Amino acid sequence: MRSSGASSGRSPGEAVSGGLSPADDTVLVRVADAVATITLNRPASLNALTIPMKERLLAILEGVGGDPAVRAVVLTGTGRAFCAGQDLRERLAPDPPSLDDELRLRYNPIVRAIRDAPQPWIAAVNGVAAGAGASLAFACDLRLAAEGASFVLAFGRIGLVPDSGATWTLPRLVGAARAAEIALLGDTVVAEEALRLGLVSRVVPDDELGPAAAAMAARLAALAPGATAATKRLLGTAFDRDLDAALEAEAEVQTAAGSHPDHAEGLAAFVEKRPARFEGG
Ligand code: LHQ
Repeated sequence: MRSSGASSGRSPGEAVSGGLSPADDTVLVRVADAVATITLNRPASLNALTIPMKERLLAILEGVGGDPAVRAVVLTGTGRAFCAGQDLRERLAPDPPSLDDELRLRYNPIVRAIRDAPQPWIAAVNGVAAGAGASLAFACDLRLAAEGASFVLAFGRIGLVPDSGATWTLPRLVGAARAAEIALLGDTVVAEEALRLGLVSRVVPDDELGPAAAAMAARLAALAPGATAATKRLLGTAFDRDLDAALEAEAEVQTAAGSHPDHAEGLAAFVEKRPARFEGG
């Protein structure tokens, strides 16, 4: 997990790999040119999430979130699925952990880590995203879908409710009426329909998903990190504010952004007709 383009004088991959077992390849992370690509990697089970996998994912998220050399993150899956959610076989094993523990100790902190990360997160949805797998995609800031991707809130089929933030994220993404259909009926939403609903912002041919996500991540990584993080925060809390509060929050955040050297750099780059080199920090 080495990277190039690190601006902190060491490989950000080192920070990300700290404490992770190299023998466990169920979640892969690669850092290059200020972009971390996290890949769920249990393709035989459609990348369904086991406890060790969730713990590894959480450790990776914490490493990436705290690494200033990482400026954008791509989350994707190996094979024909993005993620089939909770590994249901694990639930059938003797003495599985309580759902309370699963959610409070693993799923919720994963979602929180994505939402609280300063970097923008792109879900590159390469195939089916089911249950908590769909919730992970919904938690990201941007969703790109391959033509063969789909979303299904399969919770109802096994007598559970949508979790991992889906009851919060889905209505915000597609509105209350569509969210109710998707969550209650559990119908599969294919990529084109997801685009029409605004659940994803782009659909690309299957073999173009990786390059499209990498190109978008590179664009995000070239922006001023502090302003990008603040924009993510403002958008992530937008539906919880009235207009006056939004105007106030923007004024406060903009004042801070305007006093950062990256704003001066952006202005200088504009008048000098050159790309900006943002330092962050
Ligand atoms: C799987 C899984 C899977 C294990 C496919 N587990 N093996 C949080 C807290 C704690 C507990 C409860 O849950 C939660 C949150 C949740 O995520 S609940 C929702 C869990 N997910 C689901 O209910 C989805 C279950 N999977 C499916 O409905 C289908 O597999 C989908 C629609 C994703 C894909 O269908 P197909 O394309 O027809 O593939 P398949 O069903 O044939 O699956 C391929 C293989 O993957 C198969 O294994 P096998 O050994 O027979 O080839 C499946 O058993 C395995 N797999 N999902 N969640």
